Amino acid sequence: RLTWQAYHRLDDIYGYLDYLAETYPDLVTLQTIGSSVAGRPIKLIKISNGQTGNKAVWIDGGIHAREWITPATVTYIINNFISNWENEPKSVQNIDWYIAPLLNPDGYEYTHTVDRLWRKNRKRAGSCAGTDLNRNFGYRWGGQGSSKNPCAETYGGSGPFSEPETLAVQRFISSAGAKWKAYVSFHSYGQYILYPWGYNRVVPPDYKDLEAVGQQIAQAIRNAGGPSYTVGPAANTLYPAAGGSDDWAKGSMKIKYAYTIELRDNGRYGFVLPANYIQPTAKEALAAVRVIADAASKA
Ligand code: 0X9
Ligand code: ZN
Repeated sequence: RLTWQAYHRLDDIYGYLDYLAETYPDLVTLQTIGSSVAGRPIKLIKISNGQTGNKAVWIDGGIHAREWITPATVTYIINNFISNWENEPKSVQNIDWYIAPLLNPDGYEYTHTVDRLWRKNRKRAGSCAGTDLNRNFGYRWGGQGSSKNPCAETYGGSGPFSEPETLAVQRFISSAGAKWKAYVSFHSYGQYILYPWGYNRVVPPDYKDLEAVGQQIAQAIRNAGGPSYTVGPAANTLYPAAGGSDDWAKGSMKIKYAYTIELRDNGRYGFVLPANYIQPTAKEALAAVRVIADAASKA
């Protein structure tokens, strides 16, 4: 059972998803969309009222292994939606939610057993290991802010979608037949709401819509008692980095509202955020996701 008062291992997180699928068969379906390099399943939960014509929103966490607050937050959102479903606004109930709490299971387990600050997956490449999954997506792959060196933290892999973890996402999103309106990838840390583009210091033609919804998200977070989050296009606001999931969602999949949300904190604890911050951080992320539901339902 998950507590949101401690960080949990992969087995506990996946056991929780299994439990939900068994307990709420009318609302929840669980699938395995692929396997990691080491053969661990990549699980995805769909939450849907079953009506046809619903718009679809994707949420993921755990692309970067050491960002433990992200699977904790994403499972918190799942838990709140399911246990409070009847009280959620119509804009939430009428979305088909596709939620993958942990896209990098090998890296995540490695951070629990060997190296707390591991970032990448665990694919071997010569004498080094690991591809940065957030440099491996296939839109403008290999550009600024990604490395060709397998030993680097930002190694983009041998080619676009060379990794089973990113390929699983690409295959699922492009073949689900869903009416995708929003894509949200949770990362940490820094308290940012980032939108495309990440590959270069330019913005998409509809960036004003992404900026406006981003500001609404930041406001909802403050209203939920959270700290201030900085809103802006990724390359300009943080740094240029090509091959990110957000750019691919927007650029290749044409999903209008594509965001990377960098959760707490502001650098005091960084990736090693103490567990007593899980609930406040996840609570503000839930408020953020409700704003995205509203935007997606109008898109
Ligand atoms: O560098 C990243 O992948 C993200 N920051 S993190 O500290 N979590 O590693 C930011 C990604 C922003 N989006 C793109 N650059 N496309
Ligand atoms: Zn990250």
